[in-house]
Amino acid sequence: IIRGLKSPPGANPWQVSLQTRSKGSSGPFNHMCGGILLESCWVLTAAHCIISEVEMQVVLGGVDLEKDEIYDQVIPVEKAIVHEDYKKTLNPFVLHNDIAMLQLKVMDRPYCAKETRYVKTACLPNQPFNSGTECVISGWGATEKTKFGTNKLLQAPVLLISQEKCKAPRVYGDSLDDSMLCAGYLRGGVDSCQGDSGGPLVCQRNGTHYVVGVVSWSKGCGLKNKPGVYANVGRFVDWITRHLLS
Ligand code: 4AZ
Repeated sequence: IIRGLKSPPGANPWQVSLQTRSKGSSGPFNHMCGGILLESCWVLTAAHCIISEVEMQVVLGGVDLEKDEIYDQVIPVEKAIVHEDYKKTLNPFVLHNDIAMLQLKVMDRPYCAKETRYVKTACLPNQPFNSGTECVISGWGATEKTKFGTNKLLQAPVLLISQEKCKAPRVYGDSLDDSMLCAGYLRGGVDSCQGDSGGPLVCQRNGTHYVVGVVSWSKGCGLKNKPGVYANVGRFVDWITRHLLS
């Protein structure tokens, strides 16, 4: 997160650290992406975070990746479901339908993650949010100071940007499709960045937190007229629900 603030324990309780190690290795897992807890056994993330031939686990409840914290829950990933229409183009770099779901391993039947003060689910949006709404991004990704990310979870406020503004030629033009949504500031500054991918863009309404976006891509991080692009969760609610129910 560029120009973020430290997230206190419990402030972003749906935030997941998605961690990988090569198959068959007994070494440590490394943070690779964010994710969002939707249900005890289901996490939403970005399709571009899923790579084959690796073991995956999620860590929930923690804010410091370096320390074992009392409220950490570490859960292996049972399987990943990547959206059928996920597509990556280079030149320009664009990710279409960049969304995936992780099914977690059942730990203490019927639970995977257990709800606590530090671990909670986020809701799927049931109606759109207006552009200009202030929402929150969070993650352990690159910052203005550290290209390799941070051990401490950061968060930052961002504004939802209309498709009209974000499809302007000086912004993303026709690269932007309706599987995507922009948030941040056209003047630059606050943004998500590498290592935040897959993590939450969450907006609040009447005290309920809705996952409106999944960190996906942008041109650089925090650049003028190049705001963060997020998978537009509202467009995937049916797809997500289908997998949650099956
Ligand atoms: C990256 O380089 C990256 N603003 C990921 C997400 C974002 C920017 C860059 C979102 O992997």
